[in-house]
Amino acid sequence: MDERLCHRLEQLLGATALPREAALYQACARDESNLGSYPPDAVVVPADARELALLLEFAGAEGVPVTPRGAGTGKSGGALAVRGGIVVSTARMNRLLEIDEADLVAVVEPGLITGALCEAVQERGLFYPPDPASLLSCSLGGNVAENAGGPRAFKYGVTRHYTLALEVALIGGQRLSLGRRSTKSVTGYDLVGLMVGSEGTLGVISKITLRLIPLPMQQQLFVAMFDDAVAAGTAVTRLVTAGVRPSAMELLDAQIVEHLRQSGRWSARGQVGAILMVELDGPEEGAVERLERAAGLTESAGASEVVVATDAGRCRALWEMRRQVSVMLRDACPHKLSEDIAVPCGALPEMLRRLDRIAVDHQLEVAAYGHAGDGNLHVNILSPEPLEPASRDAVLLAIFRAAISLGGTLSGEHGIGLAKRDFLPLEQEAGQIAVQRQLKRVFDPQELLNPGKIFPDA
Ligand code: 2HG
Ligand code: ZN
Repeated sequence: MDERLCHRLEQLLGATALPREAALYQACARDESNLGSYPPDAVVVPADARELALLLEFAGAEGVPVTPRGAGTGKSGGALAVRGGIVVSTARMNRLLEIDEADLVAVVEPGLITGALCEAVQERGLFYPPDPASLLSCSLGGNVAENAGGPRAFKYGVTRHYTLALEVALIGGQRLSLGRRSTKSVTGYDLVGLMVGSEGTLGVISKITLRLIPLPMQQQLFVAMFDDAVAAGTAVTRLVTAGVRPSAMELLDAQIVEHLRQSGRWSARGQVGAILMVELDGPEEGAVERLERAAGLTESAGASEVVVATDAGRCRALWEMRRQVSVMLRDACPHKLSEDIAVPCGALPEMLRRLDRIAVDHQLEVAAYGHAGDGNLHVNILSPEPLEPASRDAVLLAIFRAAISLGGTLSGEHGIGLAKRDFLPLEQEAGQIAVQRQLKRVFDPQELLNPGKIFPDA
């Protein structure tokens, strides 16, 4: 902590915005990327957009780096203060300002926990679909900054598809109000789209207007077993082309199921090569036929067994199990590397085949799970010890090259941040990176906001 800097900020913003607890500073030095600890010089927790803008004005005038932080659940190191300076936390800007049932919008502050919004709108018969696994602990501001997805992105789309308008503050203190409350708006450049997924490098979000949809009446879930992950991936492609549109299609490969079994979360007997969790939703009318058709198609697409979750409690337990996979793997393998590639849906079986080969070639345990309907896989290297940098880079390179050569991407939902910035040139050519660097300087000429992220060092 830089006491002098904190003192000056306290004079500007008051004591409540400058908590000094050691535990807070320790927490703000890390996120869930496992990329190490970067202690900030100051942690500022503004009460509102006015204080946030004052802070950014100060930072611009003094040339101090600022790293925005939501709930710290990010996986790519986006919230790490790699150049020191100020971490600005949105923890106190966490109000749910409005739910408008006629306009079908919610207006929130960025620190609101995603699950709290989901619950509040559900009580009114409305639905906010983006559902990252960390739903109960991540914040909406972080979701917007990373363009978060989740299982239901398959049917309903990602955070970008629900972000209608944003208020943001720029380094220097300028405040911008972007987008409209109407579902449609094509006036001028799509600056909302630019901000969503910009990983806190262009502006700091102070208010978010989100689109809501009516709550689907009925949800059903079944689990399909397969001989191996490639067979499950092939079934996903077949289901999609057959016109089945589940609300989620999650794949868990054999290693993941084995870890679930060992941790007491999966109790079904017998060897499992891979499972697909398929969730359907829609009107109550026709629900039985919908379920029968999807389960039947899944069987004819190669499932060895299909088990329907018959009641709401069982559905909840299965989703809870799925949401815990990341934490379970971290507990079992603290040195795991977890990746987030995505490929076009038709290429999913081939990507899974290539992962098998990469595991053999590099003699590593490679486990995959994730949002199979979207071709988005969380590829985990489960090594008992930290990998040597050369072996780590070699296996990551092989995974990224495979995904990119199949038309896919380095990141489907976790962002580039610090974790993958050195790999960016694999996916994007120099001209595209240069244009993005220029855009960054339009918003932040001194490169003070979340420096060291997305782009490799020049
Ligand atoms: C999930 O889908 C999350 O469970 C976390 O996106 C994935 O830790 C991970 O790699
Ligand atoms: Zn995920």
